[in-house]
Amino acid sequence: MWAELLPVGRSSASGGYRRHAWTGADADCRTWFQEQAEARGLTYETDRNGNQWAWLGDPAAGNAVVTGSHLDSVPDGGAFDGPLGVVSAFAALDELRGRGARFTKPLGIVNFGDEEGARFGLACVGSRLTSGALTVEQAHRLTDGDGVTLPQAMESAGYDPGTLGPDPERLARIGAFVELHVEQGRALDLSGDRIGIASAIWPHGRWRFDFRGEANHAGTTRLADRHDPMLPYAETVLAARREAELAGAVATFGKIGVEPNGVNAIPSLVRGWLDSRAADQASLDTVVTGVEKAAREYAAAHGVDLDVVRESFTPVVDFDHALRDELGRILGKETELRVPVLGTGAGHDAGILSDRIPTAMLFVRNPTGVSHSPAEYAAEDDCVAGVNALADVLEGLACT
Ligand code: HGY
Ligand code: MN
Ligand code: MN
Repeated sequence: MWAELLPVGRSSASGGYRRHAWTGADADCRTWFQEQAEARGLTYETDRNGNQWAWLGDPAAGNAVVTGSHLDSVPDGGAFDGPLGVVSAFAALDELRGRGARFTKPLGIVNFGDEEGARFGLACVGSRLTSGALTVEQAHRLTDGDGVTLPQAMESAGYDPGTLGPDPERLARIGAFVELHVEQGRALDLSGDRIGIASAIWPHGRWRFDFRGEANHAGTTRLADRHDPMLPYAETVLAARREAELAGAVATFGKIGVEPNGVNAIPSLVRGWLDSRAADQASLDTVVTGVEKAAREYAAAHGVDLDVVRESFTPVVDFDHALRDELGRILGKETELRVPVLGTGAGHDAGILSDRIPTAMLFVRNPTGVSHSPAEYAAEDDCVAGVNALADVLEGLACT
């Protein structure tokens, strides 16, 4: 399975993945998912928001146990973020069938669409729509860098955007959702564990800073006469690092758009996106308020206008304690050791759904901690340990 998925949407230049929502690479990933489902005799369906589901048993029976993750990537992302959870879900089912496990509840395997928000800027679109955290109106307004809206992108990928909307009936049939994911950090490497259980997800968000200046000639405009938006942008990037350090948080300006983006032209517009995250909401608010205040001062000093728009936000997630502890009990039985429980600054579909249904996460050791990079890696024996741990969890939750 892993080898089949590996080349899909991979850039030969960077070795990273460009599996962005509703593109050809995304379609190829979706075809792979459907083939894996049907090869196992599972009932395959796509829901009203384009998420893919594979069922063993009839979900209408209710109290289903669901596992899975996402197949889309950030620009030049790694092979494991998302796909490890989906491949492990199918492999865990194969393992349970090998054990002769008898399911007493429906089992679902899911691929949530557009988790990374790489194309339309909002994280977890598929699960946010399903949970109602994203309204249909908001979804219809999502637009990519070429001005293509989400509905248009879905339509050109062969999906009817007219069905978008909350899916409470589907969620009501799910008793537990467990997402396996490569760790995006080194906690397990440092503790020497193969597997960990998630406790919480930091509150985090994305803010777009639009610095509007005055286009002019790079060679003939006196410095004193310039309204160059690149300068307050640059100062704001440094302010973000300063504010994050002071608050024990993180802040990143990783994406920038410059118009007209000419070497010999002072820009008219510099658009920068801030990603910031902190262990608690107060710290996150302190960082973002501090960065925005500094940005406005810098913009004013250069005679540049500034607009700040929050494009994505996820409040703190405290995973369901009973399910978290049930996973610890099940896995602790196998290893006699306490399985580490750890928080994360990375967002996940399991986080979005956590205020509607009990959700939990399993992390697989990432020896370098690197993620959102072609260098992302997890050792095969750790991935196999992840499959076995997921199989144990699914057996404990859904089988006699
Ligand atoms: O950005 C995140 O935390 C996740 O990878 N979507
Ligand atoms: Mn990611
Ligand atoms: Mn992910």
